[in-house]
Amino acid sequence: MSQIELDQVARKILTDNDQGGYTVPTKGLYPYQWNWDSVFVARGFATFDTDRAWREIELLFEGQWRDGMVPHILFRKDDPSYFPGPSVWGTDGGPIPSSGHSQPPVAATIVRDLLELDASDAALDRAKLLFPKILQWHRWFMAYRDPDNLGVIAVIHPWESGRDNLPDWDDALRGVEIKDVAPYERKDTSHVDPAMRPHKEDYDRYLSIVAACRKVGWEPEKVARTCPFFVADPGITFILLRACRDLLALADRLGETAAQPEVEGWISRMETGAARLWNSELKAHVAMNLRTGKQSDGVSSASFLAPYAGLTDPEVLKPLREHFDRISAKVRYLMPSYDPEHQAYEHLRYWRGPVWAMVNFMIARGFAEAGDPGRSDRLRRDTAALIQTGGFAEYFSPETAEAAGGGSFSWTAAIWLAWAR
Ligand code: 9YW
Repeated sequence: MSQIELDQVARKILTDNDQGGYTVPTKGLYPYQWNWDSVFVARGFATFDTDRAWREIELLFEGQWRDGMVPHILFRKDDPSYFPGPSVWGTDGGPIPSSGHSQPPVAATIVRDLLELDASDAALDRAKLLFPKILQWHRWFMAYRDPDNLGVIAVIHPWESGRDNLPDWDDALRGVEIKDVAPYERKDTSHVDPAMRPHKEDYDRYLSIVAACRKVGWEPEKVARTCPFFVADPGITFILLRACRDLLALADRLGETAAQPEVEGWISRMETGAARLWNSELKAHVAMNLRTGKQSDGVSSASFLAPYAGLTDPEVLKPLREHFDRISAKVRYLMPSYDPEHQAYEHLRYWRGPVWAMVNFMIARGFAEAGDPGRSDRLRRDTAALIQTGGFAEYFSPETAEAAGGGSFSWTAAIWLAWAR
């Protein structure tokens, strides 16, 4: 397909998946509004419909909880094709039925992008209305996902990281006792090949964590102290650190200077804290189980987000480039979600190896900003080649470009339009 045809298909995916102001990731498999999907989708819409781009983010924030959290899924209408739906979560923290935890906070970064693309008065007004909501969301992360001021951000569920069955979670997940899980029927494996999805034991534990948090009424202090899973994630830490820098720039732009000292405080807390995630043997940032202090032992695609977070010390950048080059000698398409030389790597199983377009978008941005246009462009070219070969799939094999997971996928289409093309 030519570039123009791919552009047309990408736009059509976004408009077809549009439910009237919010966009589902793909029909069938994911029939609701997902948090970071929507924000990337907004970046895609911004290439041809600015109003629709803002609307996507505004609708996401309609679901913000009273405590500031912005949920990972908004269940605007019940849909039996997805499990677990609202009745399993049992939340009542916000105005729209939702899941009980969040997802990587990319909103500040993309709102800043939207203003770069269109700084009309109308756009500034919309950004001004979103600003305090994003600020409150970041404050929630700092309070309840870093309750001990370590400067690293934890996830209370693999789903909160957005990288569900990443090998980094395996050890902590094994420590989660399977209990309080009523008999259930998965729906994901009826939409896509089970070999590309998490295992049943993973799902049992995912639901056990949900049950444990539900027991404490999803109260954020209690969740932070009692959740059986509490793991610092380099992905969410780097994305939030980057988002805080963008929020600071937005504050400047929008005249919200009163918020700046607080945001600056978060930035320096995470800049210092990130060192805790540095695995000195591996020479990369990894996850750390905050209940046990144990670090994970593999390089993941999130390790490459350090420059995106503004961490560009030579001691970080040099080994990162070496990992980049080592991995590019092992697989044809970058960036696999997990190190292809690690024993847990599987090229087609979801977050244990496949390439995700929006992760490449973020990594490439960081490398370009750190003065490495070569590696940045390599990521863009690989992403484009994967889409040209496999279509707008959810994720791809880094070895064969095989399209995997759901098809007609919104964020893949959005990333094509915004960057990869
Ligand atoms: C789930 C929608 C979501 C993404 C996540 C991805 C997957 C499945 O799909 O989660 O059931 O929540 O891991 O990052 O937002 O595309």
